[in-house]
Amino acid sequence: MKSVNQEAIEQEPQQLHEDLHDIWGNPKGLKSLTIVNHTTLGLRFMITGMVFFLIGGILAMLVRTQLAMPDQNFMSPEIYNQVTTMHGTVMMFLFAIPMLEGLAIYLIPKMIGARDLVCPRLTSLGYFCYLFGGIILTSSLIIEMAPSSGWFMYTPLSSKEFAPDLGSDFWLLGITFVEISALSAGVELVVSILRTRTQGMALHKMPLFAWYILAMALMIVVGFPPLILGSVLLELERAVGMPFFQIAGGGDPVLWQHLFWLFGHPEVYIIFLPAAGIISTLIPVFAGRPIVGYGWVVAAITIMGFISFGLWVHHMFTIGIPQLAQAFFSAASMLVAVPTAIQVFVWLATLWLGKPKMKLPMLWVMGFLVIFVCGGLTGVMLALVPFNWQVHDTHFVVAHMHYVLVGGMFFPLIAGLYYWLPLFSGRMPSENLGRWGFWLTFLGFNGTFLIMHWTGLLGMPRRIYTYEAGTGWEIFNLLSSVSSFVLSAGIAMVLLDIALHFRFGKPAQHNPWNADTLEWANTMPPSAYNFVSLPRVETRHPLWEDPNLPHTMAEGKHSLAVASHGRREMWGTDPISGSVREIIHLPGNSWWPLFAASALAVVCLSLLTRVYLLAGVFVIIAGIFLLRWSWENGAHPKAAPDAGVKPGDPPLHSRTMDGPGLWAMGIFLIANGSFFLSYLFGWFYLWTVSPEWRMPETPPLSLLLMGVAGVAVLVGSAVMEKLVRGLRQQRDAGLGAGFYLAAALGGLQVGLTGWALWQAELAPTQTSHDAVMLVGLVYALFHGGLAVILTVLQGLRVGYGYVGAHAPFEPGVVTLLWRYNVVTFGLLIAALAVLPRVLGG
Ligand code: HEM
Ligand SMILES: [Cu+2]
Repeated sequence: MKSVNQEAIEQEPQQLHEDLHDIWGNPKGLKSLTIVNHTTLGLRFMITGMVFFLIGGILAMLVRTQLAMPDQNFMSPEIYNQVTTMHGTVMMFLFAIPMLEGLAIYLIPKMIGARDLVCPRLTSLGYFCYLFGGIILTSSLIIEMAPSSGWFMYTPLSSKEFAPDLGSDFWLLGITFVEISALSAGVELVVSILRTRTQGMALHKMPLFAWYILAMALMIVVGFPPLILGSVLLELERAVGMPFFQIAGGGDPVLWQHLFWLFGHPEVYIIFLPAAGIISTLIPVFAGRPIVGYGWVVAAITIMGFISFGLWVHHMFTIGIPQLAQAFFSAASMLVAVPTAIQVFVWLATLWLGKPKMKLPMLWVMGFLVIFVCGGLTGVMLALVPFNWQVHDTHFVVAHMHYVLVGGMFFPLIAGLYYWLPLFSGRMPSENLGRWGFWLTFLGFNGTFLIMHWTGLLGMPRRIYTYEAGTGWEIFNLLSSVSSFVLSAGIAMVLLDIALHFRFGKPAQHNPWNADTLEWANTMPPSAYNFVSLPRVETRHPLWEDPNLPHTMAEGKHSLAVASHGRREMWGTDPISGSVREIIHLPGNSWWPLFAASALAVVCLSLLTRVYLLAGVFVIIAGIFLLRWSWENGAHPKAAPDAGVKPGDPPLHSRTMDGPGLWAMGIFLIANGSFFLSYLFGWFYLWTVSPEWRMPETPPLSLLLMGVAGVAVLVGSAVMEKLVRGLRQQRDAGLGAGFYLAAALGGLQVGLTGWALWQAELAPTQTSHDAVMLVGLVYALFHGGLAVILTVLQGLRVGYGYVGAHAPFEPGVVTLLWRYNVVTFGLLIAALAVLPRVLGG
């Protein structure tokens, strides 16, 4: 596929720019709400993230003011609990993750030579879910009803009994809403990185930043669903009284801790990986040489991603975990220092062997190295079980945590923002103001948190409202609080510098840092379509090897320099080799993401206010919006009805069997599978561990009904597979009828499952056994129903001529869901109906 589209278009470059702009450009005014472009949405994510950072920062200052001196009552204890809870929550969920995702959304397509992310409307949905969820969550502060049980929401502290008002509900519903956004971004980043790199960019030639983001996105996909499950269960317990976490009903509060840390520990690495990606991008550029040991870094990233999922128990050393488990998780926790150390050595070696230039971004990189290494050392200390018992829940932990989080995330982030600032705005930051900002932040930070190690070792507990005079903690707390104001002054200066530079910064010359990666081949600020023509890339350092590349790209000398069909087009490439497979045609601006997110916001608000009827109605409305959105795919007249490509070009993705949508479905099902496995974990955990758990004498779930339902979904899935096989061989006779047959079988499965549920006469508010069973069956009903609806829609699309041998793509995507349903339904039958009969109570 060497000369794909290589004959340069005779069009003038200027004309080409204008034509591409007509297709890709952003609308203005009210219609700017329909924008799906990754550059714009990435910026929106980052600006919104900064606003939440300011809110979180103000809350931190309130905490430090309260703790500055002993016996203070600057705030009431109730408000103090809300403020600390919201500080942690806002920083972790509304700042760190969305900010880094925003940066990735902005940069990834540019770095891999693509014109946009692969699911542009999903970017927009994700943004609005984040915005609305964040507003709902933070508005709880204004009405003094914020969550107050800590950012980890431990049960029973967060349960109805000890937190009767709405605070916990705000947290649970708001966070779940925000997680939809994180997951959407996770899915599309994975698919984009794997499937839309420009020609020739094989996996081992991909910029390191893309590797880091790939790992982060995969970790989000696997790591966030356990928390979503936990939140759903806890909200069910609070709203209708299903006793998942109450001992008396057969539940167990520790289940919450497991689900929370199953998410919470990987979360720390989800935050750290992209930040380390920034470091690995900047160090080679400022050292003026390629990174030492690219392969080592990739290996370290991969190992880190895997190990981090096996560590969650180290947050629970003091709640009564078996000794063997303690030893195992302690060792595993220390093991994770190895890949971290590999990266640190690689960075140091690169600096050592290069000629580092101490520009402003590098200052932040150096600050990161110092602080992060210290945080890593206290982390290894905490992984030692005996030491952990001593300092558990003291300020030592708060100090450690901020060394890793602020050192490991905030410093790299600012380094990255300064580095990419010229790309965002076309202007340079002020070195002067910037340096002041750095030093104040660095000194203020260490003043605030270094000292907390001492207060911690002196026994000051974390999360306390105040303390008495004479404890010996006074002077340390005062110093810490004063330093925290120095820190804020530094951060304020940085933000001021960034804000001012948009107006007063001096215009940047092209590629001002002499970087090697493709994002700098764009104009500054970037055009909506990123590149006029997409280059072939054979090296890890395209701009170092060919400094003229930006010009030839802008002149349309490379491929896909066409605007003639009015479609948004880019390459779909092989995930490993980067050879071109198809032309991906992307959807344009759309209202549906905003509408769907708004409907979901209404659902969230009506659940909060316990107006369940309204919530139900808006779930349906949101569903209709989402289905309407999916209708404009493939061969829909608004999409690409003609499907014409130039002779010699690869086909449009909707005319293949393996487009990016299939991958998106696959990745989404991985997330879904993580959710389902967490559910099974909960079932077995309560069954084997919970002290008051009782299996009913006679198994309530009819094996016969469930078995027949299982056969129905199996046959339905086989019908779907057969139809897809036919499409592969260009046969589409009886396609529509086939879809309706499969849908009928799916309907049978749903009906029988519903009947089995009805017959079981569960009492989900009495025992957690029945509650867990109910949740599993509802899960199966939902997925069965979804498969039916999507399959019926396929039948309709055949009728409209949008699906058939000429456009065979979509049925394969739906079939993937069928396969998933067969597997999960089988596991559910085994876990809920067969095993209890075999093993007994
Ligand atoms: C900007 C300067 C910051 C200051 C001055 C600050 C200050 C504090 C303080 C004093 C506490 C302890 C509250 C207590 O007694 O429980 C705390 C807790 C916490 N902070 Fe920060 N913080 C800052 C930035 C951040 C950032 C950037 C993050 C995350 C990205 C973060 C995440 C957390 C979390 C998760 C907790 C809860 C700790 C716990 O579980 O006890 N903070 N912060
Ligand atoms: Cu951890």
